[in-house]
Amino acid sequence: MGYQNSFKVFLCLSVIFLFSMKIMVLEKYFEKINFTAFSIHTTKPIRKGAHYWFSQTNKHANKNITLPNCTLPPDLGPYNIQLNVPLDNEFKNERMSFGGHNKPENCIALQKIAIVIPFRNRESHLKIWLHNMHPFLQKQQADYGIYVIEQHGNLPFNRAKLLNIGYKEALKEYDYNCFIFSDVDIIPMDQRNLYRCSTNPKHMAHALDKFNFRLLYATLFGGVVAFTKEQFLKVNGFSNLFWGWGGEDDDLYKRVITAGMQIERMNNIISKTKAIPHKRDPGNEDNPKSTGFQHVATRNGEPLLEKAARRMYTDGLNSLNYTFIRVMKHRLYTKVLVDIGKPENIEQ
Ligand code: UD2
Ligand code: MN
Repeated sequence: MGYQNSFKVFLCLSVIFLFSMKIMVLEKYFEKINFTAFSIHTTKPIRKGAHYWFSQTNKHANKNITLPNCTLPPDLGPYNIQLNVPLDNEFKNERMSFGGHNKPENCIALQKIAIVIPFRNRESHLKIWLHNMHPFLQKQQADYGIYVIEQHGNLPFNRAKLLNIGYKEALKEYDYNCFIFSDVDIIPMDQRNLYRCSTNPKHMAHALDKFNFRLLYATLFGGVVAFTKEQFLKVNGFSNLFWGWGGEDDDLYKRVITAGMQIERMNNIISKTKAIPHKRDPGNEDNPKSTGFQHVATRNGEPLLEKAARRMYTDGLNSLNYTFIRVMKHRLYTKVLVDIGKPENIEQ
């Protein structure tokens, strides 16, 4: 081969080499674009630090497929509650995010539901509740997170204030638009009892087994209630002033009516609910001066419940103060520990 020929071969090889390099570089470039697109559009950190789960858009990570809206499965019916949770067989779902958040894999749920539970020293009930409620909510195709709001210390319990705190803390993590405030000891007995919000605030614990599945009194509004974000803001949340057992649920009922809304309840068959039996907890004694179902807790001599309507716009979400202690992400729930202070009439 002469000098000229070897130069031609060298040129050809160089062109082929450069061409393949160019393809590699271009591939890398597109890979980068795809990766960037993925990280912008499909995963978005909610809160920095200890928060481990991410919101997703309705696009599949890399297929760009828009998911359909979720529909309910046709086989919803009576629910078999398990009261004895086997030690080695707690509910598991590998897809579920730490902190007790889950959303359907193949469809978009319209409601983003925060379930808020007031809590102190009820570990055994919480275990039962979680074991039964995760499969229940997943069957209903819910996009939901579980928030257990724990009151620190031994001072009188304040269920309503804890629930207000749960509303605020949950919103720091995700764009929730429906809030279900639930006692830790109440579990629905039928999957058709939809854990969803409605056009009016919903009472969901009106057909309890312990009361023979009958509504105890017409204005009962305790146990489990569901509010859209707008409905809850409209009533300024719960009162913060009910320390000890009773009255806070009746106060909330009055707020709903005063704000011009109605209470919704589904029919008694669908709404059949299990209330786990228990004794009254220490630190949750009756409100001062309450007699039976007449909770006449007072502040500076003024009966709270009687003045519920007058107080509602100054006592609630807009007057809430508490000290956040820490948030703990458990496998099946998020626990928020808070110091909520003490009733005004307790001196230290
Ligand atoms: C009724 C109501 C409840 C609430 C309460 C009066 C129903 C079905 N339930 O429940 O919603 O209005 O009367 O305040 O109408 N808790 C703890 N630790 C404590 C004390 C309470 O975790 O030391 C939480 C727990 O989630 C419990 C809830 O507060 O389920 C309500 O307290 P309860 O179960 O003692 O009251 P109960 O069953 O009379
Ligand atoms: Mn109870």
